Amino acid sequence: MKIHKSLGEFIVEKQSDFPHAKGELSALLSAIKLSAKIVNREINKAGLADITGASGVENIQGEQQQKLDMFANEIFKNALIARGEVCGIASEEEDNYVFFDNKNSRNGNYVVLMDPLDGSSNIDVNVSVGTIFSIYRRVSPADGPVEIEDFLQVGRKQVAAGYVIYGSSTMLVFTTGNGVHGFTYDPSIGMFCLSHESLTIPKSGKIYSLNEGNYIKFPLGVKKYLKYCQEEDESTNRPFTSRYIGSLVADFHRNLLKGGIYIYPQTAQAPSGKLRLLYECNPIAFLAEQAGALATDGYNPILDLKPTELHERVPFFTGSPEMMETAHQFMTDFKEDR
Ligand code: P6P
Repeated sequence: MKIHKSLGEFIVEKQSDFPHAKGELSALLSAIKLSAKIVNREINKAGLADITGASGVENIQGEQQQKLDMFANEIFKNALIARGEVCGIASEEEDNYVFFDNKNSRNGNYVVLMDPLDGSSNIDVNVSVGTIFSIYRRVSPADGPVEIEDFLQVGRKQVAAGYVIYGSSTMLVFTTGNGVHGFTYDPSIGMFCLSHESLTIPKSGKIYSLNEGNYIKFPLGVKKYLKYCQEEDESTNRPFTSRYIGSLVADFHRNLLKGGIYIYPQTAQAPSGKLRLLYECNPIAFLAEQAGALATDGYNPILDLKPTELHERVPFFTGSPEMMETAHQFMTDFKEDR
């Protein structure tokens, strides 16, 4: 029987690869690992406990907070507070950033931005959901409070990023800038075990993921690309296949393994796009580029965008490089002044 390497063993072994590790990042990742196990346990029995459905509270996005959203937010926040490495967090579920103003954490070197439970409306119907996290070194003086600038850093400054996908199996997939590595949770031993080392996206693919219900209000370039995907052309392996789960982490993870493209452009309801730059697009874009994929707003690399506010939204395109290049060509050829 093959014994897989644990996440902890992997980090120790690759210590020299993790320029920021020095044990701090390793400890931070172990807080995320612990939180993921607890959230996984609650999700797996969600239908039995009174923990599914809406909480009756709206978040800053004006969206109904799900009970598990809030549960996951508290679990990750408390696990990170307990580690001295993190001086503050920003979260989809928090109106503003949170300064960990206690003796143990206030001088921590890192900040964490997260979507504690992305796609949470899918939980009630037993569809995969995910946690997305993004880690930066703080830029504010270590002897003072955490500042907004610590959270509004450009995506290329991330020191680590990853997601947990709570699916048919639970996986933690992360990068520290030295490739993308996937660990599958084995509940029988309570450990995340290395299952996908150095994940690399196929250069092309046949899967396109977007919510076609928004077609009428898509930018013309997206409409043209969508029709391109649906045309018959043997030489380019078309028509492609439409796969859309409605959970970014699940759609991204499948496309990462099989090749494909995910697009959430501007729509009528979301004129700037729906996905948030800081704690959805930036971490996924870091993973994407580390896995040989591309991630843009339709024109520019996501990781080069300068954030201006915590919950800002951007159009999001990510996937196999050859598919992204074709989509970009349509976006350029049919660019509209919006
Ligand atoms: P729509 C989930 O709410 C999310 O933020 C992503 O995980 C997902 O890809 C997208 O929104 C789904 O949005 O408008 O297609 O339901």
